[in-house]
Amino acid sequence: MSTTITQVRTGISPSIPRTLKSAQIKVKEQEISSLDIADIPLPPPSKGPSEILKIDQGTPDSHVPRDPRLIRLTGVHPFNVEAPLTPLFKEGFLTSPELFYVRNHGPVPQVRDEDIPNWEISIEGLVENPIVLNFKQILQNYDQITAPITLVCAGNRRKEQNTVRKSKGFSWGPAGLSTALFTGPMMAEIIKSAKPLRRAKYVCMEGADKLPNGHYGTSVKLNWVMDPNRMIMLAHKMNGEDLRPDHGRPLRAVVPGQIGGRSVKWLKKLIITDAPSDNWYHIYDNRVLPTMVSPDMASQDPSWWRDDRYAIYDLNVNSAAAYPQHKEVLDLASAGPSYTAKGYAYAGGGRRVTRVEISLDKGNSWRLANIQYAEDKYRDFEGALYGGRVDMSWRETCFCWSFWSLDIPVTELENSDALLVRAMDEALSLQPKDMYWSVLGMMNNPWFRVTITKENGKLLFEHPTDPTGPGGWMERIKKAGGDLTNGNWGERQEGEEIFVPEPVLEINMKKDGVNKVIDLEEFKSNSSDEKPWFVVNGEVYDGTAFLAGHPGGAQSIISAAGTDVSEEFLEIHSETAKKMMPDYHIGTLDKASLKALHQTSSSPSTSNTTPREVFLTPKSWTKATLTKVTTVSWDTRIFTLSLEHETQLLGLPTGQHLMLKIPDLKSKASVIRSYTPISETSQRGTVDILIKIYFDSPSIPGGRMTTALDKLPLDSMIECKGPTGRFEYLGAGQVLCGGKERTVREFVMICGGTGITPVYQVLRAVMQDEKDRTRCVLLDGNRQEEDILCRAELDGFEAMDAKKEKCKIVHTLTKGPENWGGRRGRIDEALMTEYAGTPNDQTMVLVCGPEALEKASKKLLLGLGWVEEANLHYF
Ligand SMILES: Nc1nc2c(c(=O)[nH]1)N[C@H]1C(S)=C(S)[C@@H](COP(=O)(O)O)O[C@H]1N2
Ligand SMILES: [Mo]
Repeated sequence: MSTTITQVRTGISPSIPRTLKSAQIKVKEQEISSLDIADIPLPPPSKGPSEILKIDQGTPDSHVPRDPRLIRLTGVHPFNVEAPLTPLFKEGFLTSPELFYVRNHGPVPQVRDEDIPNWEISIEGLVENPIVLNFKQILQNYDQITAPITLVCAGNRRKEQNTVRKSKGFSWGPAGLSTALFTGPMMAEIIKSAKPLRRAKYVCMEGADKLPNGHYGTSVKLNWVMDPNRMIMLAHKMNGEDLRPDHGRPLRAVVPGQIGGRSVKWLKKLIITDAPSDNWYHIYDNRVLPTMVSPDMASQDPSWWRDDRYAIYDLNVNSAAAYPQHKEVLDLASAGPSYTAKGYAYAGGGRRVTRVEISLDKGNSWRLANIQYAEDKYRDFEGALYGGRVDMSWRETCFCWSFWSLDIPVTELENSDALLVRAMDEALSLQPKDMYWSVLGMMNNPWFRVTITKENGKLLFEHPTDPTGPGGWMERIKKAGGDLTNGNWGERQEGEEIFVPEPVLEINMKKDGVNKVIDLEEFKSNSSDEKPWFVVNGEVYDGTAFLAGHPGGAQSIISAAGTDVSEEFLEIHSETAKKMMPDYHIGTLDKASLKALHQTSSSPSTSNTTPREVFLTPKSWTKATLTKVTTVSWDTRIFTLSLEHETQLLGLPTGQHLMLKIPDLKSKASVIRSYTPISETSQRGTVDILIKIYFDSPSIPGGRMTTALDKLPLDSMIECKGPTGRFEYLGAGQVLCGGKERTVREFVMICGGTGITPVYQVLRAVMQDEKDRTRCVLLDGNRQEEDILCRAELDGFEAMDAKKEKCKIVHTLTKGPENWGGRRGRIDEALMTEYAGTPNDQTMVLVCGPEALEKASKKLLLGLGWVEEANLHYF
């Protein structure tokens, strides 16, 4: 018997009921028949966002409309988001595309409507008949299937891992999963057209997104693709609508039951091979390395990553509670007799969740929850949906999440400290009590624990973490000094001694048996260059014996002498270094001395005399805190540093620079570089610095400073010193250059890439002062359109200049897109001659950019007759 529903587009008709019941549906008779068997859950009403959010404008994704409810887990860009758990859960079995989690490693490829019919994929490699198929052929020449499938990122629940110990991955809450009806052909059919050779074992997939380490790609086994039970497919529709840009428009792979990372979006290539993919993202992502492999070990020894045993494919069994919600409050006075706890559970590889169990007594006893498998409804449904055949009656594999629920007497909740959830699948895999921590923090699936705290007649519930920011019981317990890995969720065991919180140290840096108490006088009298004693976490260390051996040089120990260097030390040093510390441990500074030491500290930033008005000091380093990192593009970030207090000024004259010093984890020394902030000179309390990250490439190591900066966690300390630079713009055409003051009528500014920043400071100063009549011409050279930094601001300056006499901005691109209307090529002789052709005393040329640009422009400018001393300044 066959049923067909073709026109159910929930995006158009939000009034369509969520559950398709025969009696309720008013669709043409011939389209739906024998509805007595159909009780299938349909997609929730969806209203695709049509607006480009402000936050996305100016990013490479400025063409992608998005839902503002999504929680951004990696700043503005790339787009990595989960829905808040409650709205996700409330949508029910199927998730609307706008709430569906997104994991993008980089910018979303822009695909125009008119280009979709010609979107091509190639099937190549170990095949008899390599072919290229276009979108139309994929739709017309192959059977179309529709099936509900849950995608789960391997990083789901990773924030819990990161709270125990930072992994190399960003913090997902428990909503890194979503379910949709996917429509498209089986991947097996497509591959069969190319006739794989006998040696063929793997299917490598590649997406159109170009990333720092090549296109995104991965592989699965060919025999899995050929197995109809595994349902591996290509999809061009999600819940009956064309795929949205974030989810792989126009075509993606969908690999049910496996981690989301295998479902390649914006699919361009299927390459049949005899070995797994050697794509960078296949090797260095989506793995669970053994728990004893530390981040350090993993970065030093690539063989950990190449070991096939640690790649992950099938999802593991997992569950979470949606109710009680995080921070939910249950008022005992008004609560009913029972509370219904609810949540989700899933397993991998098509395996079914066979039980979900709840404990209220730390796992001593368990009760069975009800499980609802909405997916089963589709097994009873035969027919077509959204242009694809629903063909699940014969198939037993489960590829969707299930919902569990359990009524619990409120009095029992009242007497419990936490509700625990665990699921088991049909292979009898059971979620573990303890976390299996690993370098990438993936596949986190210990019992989901919701704590219950009683307060003034109310019960307060807390989830382990809160993806929106700080919070959750894990962080609370950790902050109180609890050891999250003590087998009791960091809580004191019954009968355990009263717990005195002390600073958490991952590694014991004290020597057994050392219990000498040292006072300030003794400490200070041993803080010479020859006998450098220093303090870390209140303990005294004698660095003398390590002066010669210290990888960062003797000087760094000498400058620590007589001071408390806890902050720097813990920041800079690896776990290995910390493990060496007991050798140098000689005693403990008594409490009063420690306090006195902090008060007498010579560093201006730690002295607690009156707050300083200006942050920068030219002769010593002052400490700022990294409080925000805003992603501008895949390789460019704005680092926001907080100064010592909210009203403090940075103290940087226009056109000058400041030095930043940060620890370099690789070399264990510090790295220092000069930067010019983009924030206003008058900004108080914080400073914003635009920095392009020079990532490692397979053949060339990246920038030491910028790669280290990129890895710096929030709240890290960054040392600053300045101002520096021989050029300063005093305003109103007055320039101080090399100590000499002069008047300038015009600036010709030549820059490329992040070289814009010092030039930008000067340009802004000119443009913001109406009385300043200095003319500015800016030649800005970049590769691609998206590489143009501060573009909106630059355009704004030009727009401010209504009479077109003060500001001219010329962009030139070496790799401009087809529709680029501006200049093309480098900043060359023609461009220079046009804008800086006639040297004169009242014009200054300011140059800032990569070395090559500075060199080339110098040659050209001198050739045009500019005089280096008088007219040219290189930042
Ligand atoms: N081309 C491409 N495919 C990709 C990714 C990507 O960054 N690029 N991310 C992968 C990861 S890790 C996951 S979890 C899923 C997420 O799919 P979604 O964004 O549609 O939820 O896409 C996978 N496919
Ligand atoms: Mo993922």
